[in-house]
Amino acid sequence: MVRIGVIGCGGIGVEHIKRITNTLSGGVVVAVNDINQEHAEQVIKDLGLQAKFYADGHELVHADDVDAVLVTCWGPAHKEYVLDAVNAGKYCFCEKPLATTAEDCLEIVEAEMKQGKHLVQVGFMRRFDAGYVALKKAIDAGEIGAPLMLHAAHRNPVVDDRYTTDMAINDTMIHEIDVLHWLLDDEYVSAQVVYPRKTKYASDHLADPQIVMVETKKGVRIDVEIFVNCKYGYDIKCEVVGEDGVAYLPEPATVQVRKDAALKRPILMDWKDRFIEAYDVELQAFLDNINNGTPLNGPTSWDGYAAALTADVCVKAQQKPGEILPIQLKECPEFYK
Ligand code: NAD
Ligand code: ISE
Repeated sequence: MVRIGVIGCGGIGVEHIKRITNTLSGGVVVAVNDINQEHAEQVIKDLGLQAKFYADGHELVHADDVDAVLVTCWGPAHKEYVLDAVNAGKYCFCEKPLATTAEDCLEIVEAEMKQGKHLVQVGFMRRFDAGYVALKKAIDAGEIGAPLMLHAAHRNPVVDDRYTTDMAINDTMIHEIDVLHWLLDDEYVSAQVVYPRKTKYASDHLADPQIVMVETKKGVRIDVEIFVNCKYGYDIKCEVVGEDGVAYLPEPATVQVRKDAALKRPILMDWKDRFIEAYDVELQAFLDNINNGTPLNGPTSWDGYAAALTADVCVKAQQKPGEILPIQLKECPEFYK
């Protein structure tokens, strides 16, 4: 049984605590930290957890009865806790982003290599989504021949006023940044951003929608539409065009109804529902690997670095619309291959 300490019990922290407690096997939440003590204590009470509240997240990391740390606080605080856990030789599941800069991610990479063991899994859950896994299997099996182009869209129905233009990359498209190179078994080499006509629903300080175009080492051209005030639903699209055919990310299984001279299918509104199974599978894999003593098999610290560096370039490209900027990753160490 993996005894888990959770740092940050906001939206996704609570979702993960609930799944560890009610849905998954092999893990138990024994410790909780949040800068909002009152809220954290309420979460412990509401969910009936046998967990201790720690006012200091670092004390939680070092607690003797904590085997693994779940970092689900806001992004800028991820690095200090992940680094602390790794230096203490503890397993750590960190929600995206691993850290907010590529340099900070590299610090984690170096600390992990020093431990000589994979300790970190990053919460890029799409790699565990049945649809993406099936799509990758089809591509790897050569069903569509060599991939040439990829068209993707990441649409949220609405965002609040705190959402800024760079968040379209750092908070939203970061999922495509991670999953698409994994899907194609490729690396990014350049990025470019263009802005279509702005929707009237976006706040003054937000450019929405945006189109990010990236090119890979093998020459695949990828375009990702990010549209976070699309109104109608939470919609994730991915179409891979190959030499011999085209493969699509499956739509979520919702019921189709023929009625009143119309064909209807609901579209989900919330990311929590769209990827609910993927979140379960990624965390179950984390727990199983620790319990079985097998290596972690999810996105690594290196994947966190690659995503952060690519996101940095995309954010720079946002500031120079139309300009193509190079993406230059460091050489991947043997440890992560
Ligand atoms: P949130 O704002 O709902 O919750 C964040 C919580 O962290 C709050 O309770 C806050 O009080 C706490 N916190 C902030 N700074 C802290 C610190 N220094 N120490 C301890 N606690 C601190 O945010 P959220 O939506 O739950 O997002 C949390 C993280 O999860 C973000 O990094 C976000 O990008 C990521 N996330 C991932 C997905 C996904 O699909 N994988 C979805 C949503 C959020
Ligand atoms: C959120 O933080 C997530 O990670 C969701 O998966 C993503 O779809 C959404 O756009 C982000 O705001």
